[in-house]
Amino acid sequence: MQSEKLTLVSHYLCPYVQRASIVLSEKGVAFERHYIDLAAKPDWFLRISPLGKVPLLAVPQAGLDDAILFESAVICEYLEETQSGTPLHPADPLTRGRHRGWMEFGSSVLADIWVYETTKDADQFEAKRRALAEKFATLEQELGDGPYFAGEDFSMVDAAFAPVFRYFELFETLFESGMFDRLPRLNAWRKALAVRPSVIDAATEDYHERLMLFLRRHDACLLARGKLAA
Ligand SMILES: N[C@@H](CCC(=O)N[C@@H](CS)C(=O)NCC(=O)O)C(=O)O
Repeated sequence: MQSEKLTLVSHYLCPYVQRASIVLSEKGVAFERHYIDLAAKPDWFLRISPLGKVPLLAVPQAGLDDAILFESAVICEYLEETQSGTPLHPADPLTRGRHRGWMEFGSSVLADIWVYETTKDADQFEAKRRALAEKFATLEQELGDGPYFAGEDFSMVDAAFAPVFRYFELFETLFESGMFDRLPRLNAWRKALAVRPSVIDAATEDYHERLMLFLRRHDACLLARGKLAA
């Protein structure tokens, strides 16, 4: 693969891709997106993706094949180190370390969401609903006056959580989970992230239709609970 610009190898629904896209946009970097079908991974993709996962960032190298970065956190850190624009990590090493920890916390929330949105097992669904509610309550304790995770400035932690909250824009219309009850700071944070241009641009306009199709294909409990509640 020889690209002219940074290229983000993507999937329409992948939250980790959205993280990288948000950071690229926040840094004002011109980049291309290349969407692939994860249900039928192309050979060229399997050759360059060690884990067979998106996102990948293809970094042009004069006269050579692109250098490939994999893992969203690594891609975000690389962009932070190489691109000008407002830093998205705090300057203080201790605070930066704490932010990295919260990004990992965001990844654990995404792992819970994967089960929550795909399971057909009602007990597992309820266990994940509780796990997510507990994690959101933990986050509520960590938040200040906002509008973002660390106050006035948008940070990597915001980029990590915006794709988390995007899921619930649809999920909560299907099934009122109660997860966001009595969490005023978290709800204000969700709202602030949802209108940020970099966050809006990280997914296509038909994201919710695609997500709905995904839920139907999995015959997910979330959808059945929604139907029962309707
Ligand atoms: N830890 C990885 C997770 C990436 C990931 O799980 N990507 C999913 C799509 S959201 C994927 O490519 N799955 C394909 C597969 O596992 O076969 C990251 O942060 O980049």
